[in-house]
Amino acid sequence: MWRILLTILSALLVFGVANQACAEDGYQLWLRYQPVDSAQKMRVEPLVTHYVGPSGNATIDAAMDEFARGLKGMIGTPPVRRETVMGDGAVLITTAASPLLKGMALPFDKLGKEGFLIRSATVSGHRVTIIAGNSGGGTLYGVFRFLKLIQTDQPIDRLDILDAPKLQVRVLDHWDNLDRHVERGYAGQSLWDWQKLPLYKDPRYTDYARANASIGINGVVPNNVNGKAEILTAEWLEKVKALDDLFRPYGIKVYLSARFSAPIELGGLKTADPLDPVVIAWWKAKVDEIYRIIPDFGGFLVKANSEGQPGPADYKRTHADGANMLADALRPHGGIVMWRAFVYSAENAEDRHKQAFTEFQPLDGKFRDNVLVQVKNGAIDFQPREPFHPLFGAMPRTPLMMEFQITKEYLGFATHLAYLGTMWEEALEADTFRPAKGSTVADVIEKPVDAGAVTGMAGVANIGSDFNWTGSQFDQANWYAFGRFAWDPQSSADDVARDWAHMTWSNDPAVAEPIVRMMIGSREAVVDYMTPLGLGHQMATGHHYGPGPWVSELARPEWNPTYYAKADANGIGFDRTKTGSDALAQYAPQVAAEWGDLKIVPDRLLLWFHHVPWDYRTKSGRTVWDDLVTQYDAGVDYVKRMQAQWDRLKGKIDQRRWEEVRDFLAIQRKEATWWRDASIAYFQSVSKRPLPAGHAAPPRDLDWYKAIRTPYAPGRGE
Ligand code: GCW
Repeated sequence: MWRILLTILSALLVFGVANQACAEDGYQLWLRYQPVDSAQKMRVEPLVTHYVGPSGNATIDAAMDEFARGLKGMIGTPPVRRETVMGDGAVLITTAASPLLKGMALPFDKLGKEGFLIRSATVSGHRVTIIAGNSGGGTLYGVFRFLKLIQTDQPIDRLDILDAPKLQVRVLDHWDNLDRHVERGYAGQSLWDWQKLPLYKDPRYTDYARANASIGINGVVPNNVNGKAEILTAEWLEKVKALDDLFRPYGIKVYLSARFSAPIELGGLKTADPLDPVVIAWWKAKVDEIYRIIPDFGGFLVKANSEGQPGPADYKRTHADGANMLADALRPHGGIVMWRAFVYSAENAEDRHKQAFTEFQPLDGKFRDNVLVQVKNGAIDFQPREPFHPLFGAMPRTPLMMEFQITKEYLGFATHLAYLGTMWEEALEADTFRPAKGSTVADVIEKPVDAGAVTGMAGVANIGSDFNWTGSQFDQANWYAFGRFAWDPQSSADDVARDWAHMTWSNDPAVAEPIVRMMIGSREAVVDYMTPLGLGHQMATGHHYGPGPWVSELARPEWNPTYYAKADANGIGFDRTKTGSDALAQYAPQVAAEWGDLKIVPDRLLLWFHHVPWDYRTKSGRTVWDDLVTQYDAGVDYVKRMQAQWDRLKGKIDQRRWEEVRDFLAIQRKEATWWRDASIAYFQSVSKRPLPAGHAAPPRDLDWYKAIRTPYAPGRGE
């Protein structure tokens, strides 16, 4: 009897301890590899008894390690092992070159360098699964896909999957400074512990590479575009090389942000003029040195003549002159330049919305073919909502790559739940009408401008040293979604959210579906409580934390929220039609006609393009004033509903992550309310209108909101 009791007791103890060991904190991201349910286990076990793969390829080794790790977590014992012989249930993790696949006529010609196929097949009389690409990198992506199928409860018995990325360069831009401060970073310090590199290599670097590879990211820029030149010195290049060595097996290349004035700062030259032969020679020697240290170096990312950064305009040269000089130095090694189009100038009184287009569009066709011009999704700056950037479609002879901001500088930092997949989908599926109807932004970036031209997408990373990587559980979804959209810009935000929710939270639809629904409306809610009806840039100064719609005293007009809302006693909104700045003229005539016409412009872009009287009726039938107030409240209400929904998930999700999200939602509600109250208090002081019935007055007066200071908000720029 005692014996039985003791056994039960110790079983309980073991179970309890094990349970605690499993307490989740988010570190595993979407690669949790939790035990699958018994039905899935029964389906998988006979089909995955062991794996077979070639030796001597670091990427295939990484793929096999991941395979073993995934199966161990999901299926448990007996462990799935590597074997040298085939048999029923073998998974072949291999490449097109494998003799095992000889004579099978598999469609490797459709896969490109990084694609893969997964196929259920009979080989030498055995029922096997083939996972293979033309390169190890493709195979690695295939393994991650196969693991995802198991993880998300999909059948794996009759597989015939072919997939390949639609863009070539899928890169994370880290705005990490060398002292580990991350500009616009809300997840702790930089992941890169430069001080300890190259000798100490934090195991997190490998986990970071695994996570990236799992979603197809194949490039990393570890340093900030507002950068110091030191990263290009031999000492720092050794540190970069250490990272590169760890990333290589995961198919990831390292690129560096290059400060345009480096020849002066590091080389002691008097000039950084891109046409000066001494400068050209300096960069050539520097690039040769980089490739001696890092033979598979990817190239440079450059922010030039923007927000105080040096650039070719300092010498009266164009962006093309600057980019081409670097491109020429990189070309012999196969490197590329990602040259940012995020420029606006202090001296320029032109609508900021127009400046990048004005500067870049005339340079179409003037860039070398190893230059990509990197364009933000909108013309201002990563606002919660912006119309697509008019450069997309307007430079048909220049490869343009998309730049999204994953880190939520303008969308509530890491605490607000805002799934960005819907925002990116909206930008990518926008019709540019260039050259003709049906040419979306996604089409523009996917279609190489000529045979062999480069394509790409960049995401400003939201990753830091926090245990959960991104500062919150739900911001992991944005890292995940970025990878998925970079792989396939035609992805559906809904599908991506669902995959993520299943892998990150639970396969139980009673958990996953409510989470997906919360995510899908979450970005719109942020738009509603921060910048409804097409308002832009209403954030407080510098750190961009919280509302500052009244700010009007900053040195440069386009730094002030009042510049964007242009609210006065008569009305609100920025006139970008012919009667105003005519920024609309930078779009194709069909787009300009739609957005320029008050009768058809969607309410969501109304104040972006039009200045309207407070009594103007939106499509809702309300006056613009009443509608504005209604939208602020709708945003706050959405957050309240997310809270209620999350409460209903209690007990269905591991406690620690559940509590963290609950608390973050409470922060979001508080701050959404702050946004709503402060914005209404300010705009009411201008519009002098009563609040519509059923909408409460802000509890404090405007001065109270204006007096709020948060000088230590994280992520400030330098
Ligand atoms: O959004 C703005 C940020 C700056 C950033 C800049 C850019 C890296 O406020 O911090 O600088 O954009 O994209 O260059």
